[in-house]
Amino acid sequence: MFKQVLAGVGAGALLLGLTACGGGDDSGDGGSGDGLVVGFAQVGAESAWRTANSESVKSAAEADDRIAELKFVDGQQEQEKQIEAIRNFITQQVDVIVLAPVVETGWTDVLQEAEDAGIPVVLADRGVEAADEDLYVTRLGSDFAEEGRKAGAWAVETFADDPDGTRILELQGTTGSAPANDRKSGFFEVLDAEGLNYELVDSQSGNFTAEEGKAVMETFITTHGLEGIDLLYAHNDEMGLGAIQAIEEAGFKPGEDIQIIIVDGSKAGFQAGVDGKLNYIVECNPVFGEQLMDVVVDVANGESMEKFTPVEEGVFDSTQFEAELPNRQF
Ligand code: GYE
Repeated sequence: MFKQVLAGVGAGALLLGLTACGGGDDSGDGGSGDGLVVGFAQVGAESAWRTANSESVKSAAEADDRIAELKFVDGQQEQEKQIEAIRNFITQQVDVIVLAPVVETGWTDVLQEAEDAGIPVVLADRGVEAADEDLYVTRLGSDFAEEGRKAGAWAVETFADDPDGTRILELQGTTGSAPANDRKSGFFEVLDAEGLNYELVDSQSGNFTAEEGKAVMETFITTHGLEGIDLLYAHNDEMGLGAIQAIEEAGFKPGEDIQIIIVDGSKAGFQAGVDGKLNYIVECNPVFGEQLMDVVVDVANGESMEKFTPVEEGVFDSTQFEAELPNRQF
């Protein structure tokens, strides 16, 4: 009965957190009572991946008796908003802060403030620069460099015998974000190590959104044309799907006239694959809410942990798109 009441409070506070954007007046009594008060500074709502991730964390917190309340703040892809949220969590004396940092740098001061207040920080999804490693307990998320390497391995396999060299366009994620930095470095690391003869014709950020991905692809097409371009590497589904629209509007066939790799693997991404509009999907798994709650509880109990806990993920080529589509959770 008591737990049910707590769960109800948690859900209400969650709505408050959304509208009040971290300035909610429902201050948690962190540290006392049954169950933990957790503050989650999320990146935003830029992609299907992100929506599924928020949903997974919220529902896991609600279902978990060990969690009294989740204070959820959508940072709208702005670091300043996330920093403000963390400062509010500190004022509210939450038990654990969970941060999905939009970019890698610029966190030292606020993470230090959390440490000074004695509140442990867990990174979910994205990472921060190595210099700040001592200011968080652990990161639960994907190995983005490995995702880039998987994309690179397929590119090498697909284009190794191309006598003229492979001409590549790249749509990068949010500038300065861990997945943009690492998906890029992992990809080119493999191309270089395997000695693929390639040219990076252009590479710009599409900020992980469909709109910006489409706009950048339009500029690519205007600037370089599409004839003679072999491959588009998009760091997420939304940018790839936006680019597909731009390619079609320019009168070309995505997946045929230009091969396309995306990272994430949403339903919409797989559907585009089934429709023959893209060629390779590197999976990035957002559904780690339950795992995150375990980490949060362990951290609150002061247990020692690994600095990084990877989420399991796979890869899919065109022979697998149709069979995998019904399995997708987001
Ligand atoms: O790939 C992208 C989202 O940080 C792994 O962020 C995440 C990325 C994901 O916007 O779709």
